[in-house]
Amino acid sequence: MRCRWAAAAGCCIVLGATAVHAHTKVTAVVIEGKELGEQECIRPWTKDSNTPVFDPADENLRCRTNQMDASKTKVCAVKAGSTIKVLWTESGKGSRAISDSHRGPFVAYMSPMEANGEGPVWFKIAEDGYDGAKDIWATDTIIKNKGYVDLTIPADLKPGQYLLRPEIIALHEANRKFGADSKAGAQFYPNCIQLTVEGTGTSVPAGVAIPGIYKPEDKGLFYDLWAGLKTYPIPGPEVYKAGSAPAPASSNSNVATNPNSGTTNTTTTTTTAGRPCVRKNPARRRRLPERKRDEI
Ligand SMILES: [Cu+2]
Repeated sequence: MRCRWAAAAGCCIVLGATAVHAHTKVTAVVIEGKELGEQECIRPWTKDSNTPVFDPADENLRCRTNQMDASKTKVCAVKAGSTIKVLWTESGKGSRAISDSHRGPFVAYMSPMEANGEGPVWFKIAEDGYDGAKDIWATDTIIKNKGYVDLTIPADLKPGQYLLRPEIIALHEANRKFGADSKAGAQFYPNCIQLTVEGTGTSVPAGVAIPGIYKPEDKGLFYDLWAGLKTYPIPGPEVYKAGSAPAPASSNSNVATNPNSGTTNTTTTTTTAGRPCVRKNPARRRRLPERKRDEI
């Protein structure tokens, strides 16, 4: 794991053959103001911890883990309607959130734990894309907030166990469609948190399948970050808003509603975002040899 840092560009140029650690993972959860330990209530990271998923059809797109046995991970209690935080880091608490170069959206999904991620069970609870007027990506905001992202659990969720799946999608290689070369395409950084949602809600929102939600040709995944576009279509379904789904027929009617649920509470800023790696001009960057672009 040897890096040479090009300080001005914030780039890690990897000297060894194996180590690339410019990636990221959900490292810890903050519930009711208390930051939990690393990986507490988070399904185990894959062997090299923070490597992204490249193939939208890969089953690892669910949780990016080798451990899908729910009993191997603790389950943390949260109240429906409450706001928790997740902490993104490259390599553990104290390390930076993610490379400046890894610009892209943030999304978060939940699904009932009993499905263990399989089938059309995932509903989106939050998303943050791109503010073209200010040139601020969700990842810029996450970096500014030192890796922390606020997430509000929908207020009307039926109590029970859920997987919460925050995801960063990095677009720095997404100007080529997945499959075009070994690094082409969006990079997916999901992780799964095990939660017990407490409350009096009755909703289990309709879901989509993961993998299945993303296709290599989706406009938000095959996207030229370097073209100066002012808009960005966040991939995946609409965000579920508490109170917007029909309640199951047999449940009671004590549904708490909160119009603010289901949105990220990340604050935005006019601060100039960090410059991506090796990018004086787009054309030049595209011609860089692989060796110099290995901060994937
Ligand atoms: Cu990376």
